[in-house]
Amino acid sequence: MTTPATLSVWRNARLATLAGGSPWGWVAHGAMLVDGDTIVWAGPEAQLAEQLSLTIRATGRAIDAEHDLGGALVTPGLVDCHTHLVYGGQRAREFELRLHGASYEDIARAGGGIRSTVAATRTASDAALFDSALARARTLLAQGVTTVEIKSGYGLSAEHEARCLRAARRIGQVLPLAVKTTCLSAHALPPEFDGRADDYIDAVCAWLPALHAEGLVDAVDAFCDHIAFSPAQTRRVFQAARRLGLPVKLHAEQLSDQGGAALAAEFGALSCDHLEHLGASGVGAMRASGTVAVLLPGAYYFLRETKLPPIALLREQGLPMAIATDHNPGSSPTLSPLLMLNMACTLFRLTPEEALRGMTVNGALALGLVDRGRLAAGQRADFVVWGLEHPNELAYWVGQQPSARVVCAGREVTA
Ligand code: DI6
Ligand code: FE
Repeated sequence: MTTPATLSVWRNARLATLAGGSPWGWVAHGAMLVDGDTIVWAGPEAQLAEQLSLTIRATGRAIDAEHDLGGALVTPGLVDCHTHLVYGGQRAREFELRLHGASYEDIARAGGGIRSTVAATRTASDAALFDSALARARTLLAQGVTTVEIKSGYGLSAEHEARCLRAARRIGQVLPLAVKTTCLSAHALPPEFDGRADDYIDAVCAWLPALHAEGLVDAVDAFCDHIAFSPAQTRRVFQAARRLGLPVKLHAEQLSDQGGAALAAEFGALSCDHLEHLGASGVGAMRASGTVAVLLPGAYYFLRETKLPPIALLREQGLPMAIATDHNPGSSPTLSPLLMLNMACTLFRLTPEEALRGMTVNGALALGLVDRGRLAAGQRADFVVWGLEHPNELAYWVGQQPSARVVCAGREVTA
């Protein structure tokens, strides 16, 4: 027997719907009607009675729950569209080395960096990998993240990439937040393939079908840069993804302009991420293919980069811009989505509204999802009730977490 879906009313709220053309999709005195996991109506409270009677007449159902939010702010649930949550160990020592003058590239070339996390990941047990990633996901969820993307990329062998992706999948089964998995096996060259990058790419292309057959892969990503993989190698990974009908994304133009964005756009990529060194032709190619520009201010900040992504051009060309934590132990060891909104504004000069759209509706687009990221009829009932007055505060407070009641697919998350 299936339990009937709950019909619930959430009223007396200030809604930043991000729907419609007005700033923030603002509804000063708002309400929402939620049927099971879906928003059936969101709008001015003055229209609630009429909407309720329409719904009750159409469905023959009664209201199961009414929540008076006392004038609190409600936004769509946050979508963190780029994370590397599954890994062993940490790299605080490398942070110290960088402060003493070593560059991220120097450390990577000397066998540290991603490779040191690969070693720690391979020796971690399944339980340890899962538990540490679960704790990180819980932290994000408690701060308003209702959908998270999790990449592999620290296993770098068929066996260890599968272990990481299984851990990621399980998080979506254990927690109420939605998880999208991305296979990033082309993240770095593992030591056993030293000097044989093309052979490693062959191996990645060969193991991808099995990972996909196990239901572990929602998208395929690669790191295209001078310390990682070339455009030609990236192309081969993308061709393998295409053969399986999987969408692609790319760590593109983070440390140098390799033409990665144009290559990804050729494959209709969902997103290109980082983009500090993106040029005008890359922007044009992304625009033509409808690729989302994912900006990662945490990595920019933590690596003390000085070259800014071409924000004005992205804005002028109307590309959707997303913001994510890029949580990883090497370049962005943060689990604070709101700090990323703040940094998107202070470092990248986004407006607070652009930043919030970047972690909701545009973050969803970067994952190929159009069913979430706004408060509107037909959207998944993923939303957050904040202890704040106005949505511009989400990007304003630095390093403080306002209270957040988190609702995933119509159900309030209990901590
Ligand atoms: N770019 C990054 O910033 C992360 N991966 C990537 O391709 C860093 C990953 C790490 O340093 O562990
Ligand atoms: Fe990343």
